[in-house]
Amino acid sequence: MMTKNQKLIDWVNHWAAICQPDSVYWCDGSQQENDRLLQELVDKGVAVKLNEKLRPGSYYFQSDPSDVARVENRTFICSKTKEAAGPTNNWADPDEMRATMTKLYTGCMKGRTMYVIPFSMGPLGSKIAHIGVEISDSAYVVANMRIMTRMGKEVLDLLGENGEFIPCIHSVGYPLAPGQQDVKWPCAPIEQKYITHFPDTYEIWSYGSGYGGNALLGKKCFALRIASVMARDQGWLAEHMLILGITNPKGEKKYISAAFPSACGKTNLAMLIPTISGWKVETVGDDIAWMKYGEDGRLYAINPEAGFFGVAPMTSLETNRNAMLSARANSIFTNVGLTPDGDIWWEGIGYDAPQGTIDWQGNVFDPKSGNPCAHPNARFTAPAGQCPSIDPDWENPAGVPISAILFGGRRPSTVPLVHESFSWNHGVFMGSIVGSEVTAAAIGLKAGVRRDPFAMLPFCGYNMGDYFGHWIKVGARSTEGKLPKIFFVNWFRKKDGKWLWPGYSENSRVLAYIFDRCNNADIAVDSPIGKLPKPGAINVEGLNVSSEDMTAALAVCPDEWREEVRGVEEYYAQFGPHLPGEIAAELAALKARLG
Ligand code: SAT
Ligand code: MN
Repeated sequence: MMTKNQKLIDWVNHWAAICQPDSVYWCDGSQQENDRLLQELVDKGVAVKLNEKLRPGSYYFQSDPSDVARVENRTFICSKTKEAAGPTNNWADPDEMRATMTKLYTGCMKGRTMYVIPFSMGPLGSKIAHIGVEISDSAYVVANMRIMTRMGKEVLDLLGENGEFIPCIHSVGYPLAPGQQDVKWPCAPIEQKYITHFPDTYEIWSYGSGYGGNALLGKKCFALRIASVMARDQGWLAEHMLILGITNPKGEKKYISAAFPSACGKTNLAMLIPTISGWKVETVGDDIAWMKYGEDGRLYAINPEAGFFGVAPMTSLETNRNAMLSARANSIFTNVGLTPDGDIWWEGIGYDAPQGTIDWQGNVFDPKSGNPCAHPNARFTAPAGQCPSIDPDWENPAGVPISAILFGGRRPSTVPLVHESFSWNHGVFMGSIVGSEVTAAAIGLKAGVRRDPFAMLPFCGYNMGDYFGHWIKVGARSTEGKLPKIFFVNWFRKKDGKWLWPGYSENSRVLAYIFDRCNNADIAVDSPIGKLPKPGAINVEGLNVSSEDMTAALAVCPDEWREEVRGVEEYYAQFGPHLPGEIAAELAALKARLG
């Protein structure tokens, strides 16, 4: 044992007695430990060591076909009351859930090792960071947590004898009888999977899945669902946001954070390579931001993670060079293709699959079969420090000062390329109406805007209406001018079925406009929905976008916005008395401005 923290020791002993592993192992986070654990997985036929020349220090895994993504319908917020979890979460009674899961946990690690994984979310010792300890029976989880967090002995040292930690319990839910042969990817059937959060006691219990956010409990479970509750209780913000640094041609630098629903290119934006000369973008984080006030009244953000858990398919040197280079070594690849020379391959990687490539299910890939080689949610786990665009201050314990907050979604109509809020509260309103438009055909749902407030729909650990109220309260603690400006962006507007804006790296042009607005440049003009760029304020030099298309991309059509207001009213109804008065007032003011 490497700790004198009695609370931690008691907690580990308590769970060891319930889960009954063959042994308990405390992870030190060292390279030797990592190499040994992964070699054991290779020896068992669970992992493939990739070609050391092509992909040094990297490993390949295939999951069970039933365990390929986060399971939102098996994710629970077990607050005392259903109302505290709110209308957007799955709620279950905490006592009943504890009873159900304790039964499942009893003996669940038989034939396995229980790993104790101490980790810090955020730079070690940062005032914005927090410590967790995950217990898991998966060595794959250990190896991933080592990339995604600061993990091991230093964290125990920091914890000391009396330090506090967030307890995170994880089991794949596949005990082994004596002599029973293990499977390649142990997990439990879907109806036995539980990703459970106890917000009143800041605890995470996860059972039955080994994949991604279901199992790497530092990420969505801790850094968003439990941290959002801690942030509410302690007066800070835990957000589903990337953080980037942007430097203008004069060498002036600002930091921007941004929240988008999935499939809006968040990782691409975080690692963007600008197309306008003299500008530079650097990456602090691609998924999560924790923000607290500094003594100067500004919000400072850290990326609580230490790695990227990125979607592999469609990532290439063309679409996201910095992500590709981040995963050039010391990375883990899950559910992608495996080439005969021991490298990885996926759809959209930028070249054809070599003959004899194995698909994510272990079959020889046949491009003509119509079956994908990589699962659509195949992932790379890569150390953030390997990202060529990583920001020099990405591990600064003080965080980086945020000048602007962006919200966005996929909105083929209605929402202009960029608009700016009139005030903090108006910006909070903008965050609350984030969503992406879906077509009926796509997922068999009613066509329309799927609201995903603050891109936090699956990640807010309490009542979403109260969460809006928390944002209002946080803003009230500082003053406009010190607070970040808030913008709403939409790269996805269409006319006659075609995109009006090229997106990707060209989004740097919008970032540059936002940067100048943060210096209060006189380049914006009021509209009913917020401040819009004056004509010509966005640099389109060298871009093949007609001035009609640019006008259309920035247009505000009152009829479309009246329709939007109706949609928002309908959406808000579910929050009842939990919808803050300030937010209702912003909606009423918008309605009035639209006439
Ligand atoms: O699997 S994760 O939750 O880590 C990633 C995601 O679903 O966004
Ligand atoms: Mn995410």
